Amino acid sequence: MDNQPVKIELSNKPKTEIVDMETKENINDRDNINNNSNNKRKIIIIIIIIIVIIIIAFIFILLFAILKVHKDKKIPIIIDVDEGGDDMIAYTIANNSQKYDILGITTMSPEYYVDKVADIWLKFLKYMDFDAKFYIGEDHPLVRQTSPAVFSHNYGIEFPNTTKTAESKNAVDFMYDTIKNSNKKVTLFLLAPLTNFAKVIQRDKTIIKNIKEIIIMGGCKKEGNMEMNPHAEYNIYSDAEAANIVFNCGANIKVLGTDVTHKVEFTNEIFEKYRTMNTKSSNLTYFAMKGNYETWGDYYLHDPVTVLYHLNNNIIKFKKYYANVNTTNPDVNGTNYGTIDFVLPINDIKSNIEYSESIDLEEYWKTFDKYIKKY
Ligand SMILES: [Ca+2]
Repeated sequence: MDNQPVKIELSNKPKTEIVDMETKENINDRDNINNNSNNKRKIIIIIIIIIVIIIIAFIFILLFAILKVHKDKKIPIIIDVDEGGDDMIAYTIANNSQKYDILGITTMSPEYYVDKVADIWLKFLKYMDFDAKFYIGEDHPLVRQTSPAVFSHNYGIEFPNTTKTAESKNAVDFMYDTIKNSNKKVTLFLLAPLTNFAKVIQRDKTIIKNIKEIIIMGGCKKEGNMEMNPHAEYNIYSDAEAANIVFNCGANIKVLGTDVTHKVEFTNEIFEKYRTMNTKSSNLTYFAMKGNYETWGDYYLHDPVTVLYHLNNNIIKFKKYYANVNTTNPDVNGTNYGTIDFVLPINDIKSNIEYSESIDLEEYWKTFDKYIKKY
């Protein structure tokens, strides 16, 4: 037997170094694993952030789309007013219904106090917290030199002062440009003498192709409200020439006159209901009725019937007529100026308006309450 000792070859490297190297490799491996794990975590976090951003963006786009559809569903309208408390109630009902995209409020007022009308409307809008643009228009009728207008600012409410001013654009220019450029047909509520819109028609009759409907408070068959001509109603009597231009413009026109507004009786029970209902709109209604009574001796609120009818078609029944407004002797009291001849459309006579023939008072009050209670 060869007794030579077994030769053990030892590595040149010291043992500790080998261990250190192994440890380093392990650490490197672990670091790599950790780094990989961290990278994966970062990627996951980035993916989650991207997904959250996409979800938020999607929600915003969806909300925007819903709001746009909601706005598109609204009916674009312009309301032409004077200083009456009933004009303000009509506006309030339109606003409270949330069914309209109110493009602007316009006014004309004869007797040269159009600025006063703008002032009281801006204060009213502030009192009600309504956000609307107000445009001042014509300050005298088309032809006549005098007018029956009386500024009766008895609202029973002290409207607050406001720094808000009327828009610089003239009401006629605003009406014309807005209707012409609207991508949806515009509905007009005309609650005052018809001078502003008559001026629009005089400028360009083709504008009516972009009008859906014109709803006018004015006129009467029998019972008017003018001392100078008991068969005439104020809005038509104030500018009969303008009324004829508007009636014959070819648009779809509904006219609601005093024959129906005088049927709306305000009993003590109704008066008390609005006194105690305790909404801003009911306060306005109560004080407008009270103001009317103290100034004119009646509670009539003429203008709200236009918006109420538009919100609930069951309130008014109409009949088609060819309506011609008498324009002779514009500045002579006691003549037929401002009286409407209603002719039934037969043979060659074509109707130019639909006139209010009857009113359903139960539907009227139901609809009135619905929108006055809201706010
Ligand atoms: Ca009015």
